[in-house]
Amino acid sequence: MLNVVLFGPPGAGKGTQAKKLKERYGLIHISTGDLLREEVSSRSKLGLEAQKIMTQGKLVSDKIVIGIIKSKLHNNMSSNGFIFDGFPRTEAQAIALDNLLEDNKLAISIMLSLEVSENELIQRLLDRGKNSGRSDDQNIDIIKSRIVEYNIKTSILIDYYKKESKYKGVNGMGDIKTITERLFNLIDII
Ligand code: B4P
Repeated sequence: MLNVVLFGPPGAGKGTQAKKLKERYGLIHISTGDLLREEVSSRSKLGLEAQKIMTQGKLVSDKIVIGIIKSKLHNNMSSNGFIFDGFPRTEAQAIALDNLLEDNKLAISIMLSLEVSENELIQRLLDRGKNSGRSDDQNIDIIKSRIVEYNIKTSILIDYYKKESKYKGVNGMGDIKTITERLFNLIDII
């Protein structure tokens, strides 16, 4: 099984590239951002709770996110593998993911970290905000708050995966196709 963590700050291209990896390797794409937005749209109790946090550009609680991941994993255990997009985002989430996989005699194969300058991140998100209807992409203060959350709570996971010898940094600047090729090249040599 190929289990990929696609990592990077908001706007780095995780969701964009996850679709390409899913297609090429036949993986199940798990985006916690998409799953949370589905909960918000359905106006579930969990969704209403998550919405308050997401519109401030903060991270939703580990308990909620880990609960969502658990059921997604259990339902797809016979697949070719998973792409984790936007998850894990904290050390507690990374440990929970390792434990969940270990319980099924599985492990993360590689962590691909997209590296993009802050100016480019802000520009991409503001551009998406013009059409996506995502309120967290339409306000520069919320975008900056998401980047701060990433710098404080999430970027530390680079060291977590370095210690496990799974981290690979990838230049996330340039056109989408070129970046996809960089990712394929790293996965193909595992
Ligand atoms: P996410 O949905 O994960 O959103 P994101 O970080 O903005 O990345 P996304 O994958 O959507 O964007 P991409 O870079 O592909 O999270 C949203 C919120 O949900 C979080 O702020 C948080 O509140 C909550 N959340 C999610 N997961 C959580 C977790 N595990 N724990 C706690 N809270 C969680 O693309 C951005 C734009 O750039 C697109 O328009 C794309 O077309 C464009 N783009 C991509 N690559 C490009 C390129 N090479 N050149 C030009 N444009 C490019």
